[in-house]
Amino acid sequence: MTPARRTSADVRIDVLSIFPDYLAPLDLSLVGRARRDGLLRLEVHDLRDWATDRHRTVDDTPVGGGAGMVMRADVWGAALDAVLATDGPTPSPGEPPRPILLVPTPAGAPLTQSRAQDLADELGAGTRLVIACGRYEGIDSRVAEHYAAAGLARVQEYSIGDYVLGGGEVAALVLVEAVARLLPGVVGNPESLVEESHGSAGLLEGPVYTRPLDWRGLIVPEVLRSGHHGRIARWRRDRGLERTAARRPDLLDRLDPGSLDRADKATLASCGWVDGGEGRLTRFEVRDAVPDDAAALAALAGATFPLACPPGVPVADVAAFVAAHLSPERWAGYLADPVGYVVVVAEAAARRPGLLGYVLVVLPSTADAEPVAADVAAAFAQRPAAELSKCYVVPGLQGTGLAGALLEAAHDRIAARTVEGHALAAVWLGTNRGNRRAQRFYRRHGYTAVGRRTFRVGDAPQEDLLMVRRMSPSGGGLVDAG
Ligand code: J9Q
Repeated sequence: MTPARRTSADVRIDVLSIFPDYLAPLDLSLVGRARRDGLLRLEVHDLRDWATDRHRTVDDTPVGGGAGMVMRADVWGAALDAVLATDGPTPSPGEPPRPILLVPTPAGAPLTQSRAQDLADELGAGTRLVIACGRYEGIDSRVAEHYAAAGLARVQEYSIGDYVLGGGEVAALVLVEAVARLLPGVVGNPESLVEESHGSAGLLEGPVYTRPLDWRGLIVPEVLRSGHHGRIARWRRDRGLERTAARRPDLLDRLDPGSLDRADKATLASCGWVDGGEGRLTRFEVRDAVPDDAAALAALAGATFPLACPPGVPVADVAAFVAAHLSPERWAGYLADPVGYVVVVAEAAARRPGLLGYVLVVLPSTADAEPVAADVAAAFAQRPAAELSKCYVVPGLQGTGLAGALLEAAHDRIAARTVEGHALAAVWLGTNRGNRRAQRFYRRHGYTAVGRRTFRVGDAPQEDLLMVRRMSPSGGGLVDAG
């Protein structure tokens, strides 16, 4: 047996306003059809019907002074008593649920999808909703106080956004539409409700398209025409994530990183957001380093370099390497020479201050300069070639996409540079052969293994894997034999 669906006999919303015609749109579209289909009983009342004087006055000046007018408690009291005394939903067995008195006001709690869902659930359980639309400076505060204290209603003041309206009518329209479409049978295709609550929960949707595929020279993105459902879903999700980062960072502040997969995190990292632990995303900024960063870079590099050293390198040799190449003085030198080096840093936007990661790129001094060592020079032919000397993030942020965002930012800088008028043809790097994680990371970012090189930390020679990434498919630069 299917449970009996509630009908207009027991799903009821009343709206009170001094401009009942303002609510005429509730005859139209989705809500209008729901009413005609008997899924919702919606009554609009004119507040002035309960005024007692010849002019049907509903307001007076504020006690204590001030601008504007306040709506009278006695008129509202008479109106609400009368409306609440009319037939509500058919009583189910047991205590009838207390009505909810909804009061739109810019001082209310924000109306959210989850509050709309709660109200739809209440309607489904037989609760009446009464919306009291105020005008002027609002309704005498004793009205809300009285109905709540006397147990006549649960009073909920709500706002539809941080702007000022002439009155609560538009906010009432918004609430009725948001709630009505959640009632069973109101939206024809309940799939459209499901999609909102899953996958993209708490995120904005990306752009949408229909035919014609070419409109005024604007072409629908190719991926959407590929028929590849996995790639289409990924593309839509990425555009939604990017939009959310750009327009609604507050939603990312509240998003559970547990709801994100690796690809989500990579996309968000390119927008400046990473999983900062503690169940929250944190905002970071990628920027070019400035001379003032020397001390912080020395501290970060000194802390991260030893962690990436192959096992077996003597501690003293690691310390000597850091002192020789990553000291505050050396960093001051790199930062003072923007022609010779590219330094990009990631910095936390708020709270936890300080640097989260960095990239150091060594640029060639001439267009045909050979890379530092003969074994490197022999392994690939592209010139001029930049050296990706360091790419590190703090240990807590490994695997979050932060390093990828830093690396891509470094690639952008390199792509924009020339040496003696020549574009950089390639970037190369050496990474410890045992460090598979680093190799996978660089492969994902366009690097391929081209050989080996010997790298010294102290006296111990280390075998590095050499990897190269071409700056553009067509090459550029002086020589492109590889
Ligand atoms: C009644 N500005 O504003 C935003 N949400 C509701 C309101 C509002 C208003 C004036 C009167 C409601």
